[in-house]
Amino acid sequence: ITFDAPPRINFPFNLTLYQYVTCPFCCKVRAYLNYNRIPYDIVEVNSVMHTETKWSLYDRVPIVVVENEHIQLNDSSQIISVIESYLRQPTKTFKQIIKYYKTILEKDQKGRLFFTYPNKYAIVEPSMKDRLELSKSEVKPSNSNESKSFFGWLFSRSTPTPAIESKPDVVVSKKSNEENEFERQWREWVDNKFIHALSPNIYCTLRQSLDTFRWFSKAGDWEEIFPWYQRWLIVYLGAIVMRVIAVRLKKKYNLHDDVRLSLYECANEWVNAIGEKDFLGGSEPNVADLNAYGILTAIQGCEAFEDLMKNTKIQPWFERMRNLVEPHRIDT
Ligand code: GSH
Repeated sequence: ITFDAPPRINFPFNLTLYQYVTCPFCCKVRAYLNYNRIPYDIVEVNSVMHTETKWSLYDRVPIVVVENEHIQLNDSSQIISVIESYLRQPTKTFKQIIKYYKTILEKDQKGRLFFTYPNKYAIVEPSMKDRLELSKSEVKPSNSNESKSFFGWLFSRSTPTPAIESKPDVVVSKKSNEENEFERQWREWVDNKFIHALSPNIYCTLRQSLDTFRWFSKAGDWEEIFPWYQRWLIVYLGAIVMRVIAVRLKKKYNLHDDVRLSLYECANEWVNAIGEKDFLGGSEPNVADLNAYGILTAIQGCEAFEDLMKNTKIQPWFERMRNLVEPHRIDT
């Protein structure tokens, strides 16, 4: 069976993704963008020195910058929700859409800043008025200036707003409230449960942690990106830090002593949720499908991934997702 990819979208924005290539949150964003065939540039960030993101107050990755609009989007789920909202109602600009997404900046006891994004799972649906506007704009091309007054014409020439001048092909959401709620619940499950079963499985011992980082270095072409001393620092320090984090995660999320079992349990829960369908979203993937697929690509090439494919029934879904997502990487 072949599955059709969604239509190629004329996406009028330049995106830059700041990432660690193997970070599951970044993999999630890439899977989403690749599936939707949205082009983007990548800046690989040094995970120890953070040189490439020194300009940002938010000190994590992924960060996506919408270059033409000078907008910075943080947090993988927020990034995906904002872009998905745009795809569902391209009459709005990113500036209008991000008004719905609050950022709360707080200090912890030690005085360190931390960010929360209370609306990060919400996808802004087009209102009835927006839907009407969209259906009108389908009939009449948006870039015709004929009916505009002279000043309107002058204005639109001197300050072109890309979202209006060249709209993507209209993709109006046809999802019901129940579908949206279901998608949202599983996105939260991916972030709050599934993702935390991954790290302890690839950093089980210090030796394995080192092997994982050496594999990342090879798979991510770090030789091309970072000088040898930076690479050395990332691999050794990264391996130690992640080993420590893996121990903490195992405790915090109450994982089995054999952490593989927790990973298998998550995979089984996921496969059960899909049931007889091809994807969680039905006959085509929804955002939760893309998120679950994305985080799993972070451990591809590791032993844990092979074990997961062998010992659970997740592989057929994973292959279907791969066929849909991977051929569509667009290099800008
Ligand atoms: N909730 C955030 C999201 O979904 O994007 C989590 C992002 C996150 O924790 N990223 C890690 C990070 O940047 C990398 S996997 N950690 C800080 C650091 O490496 O200094």
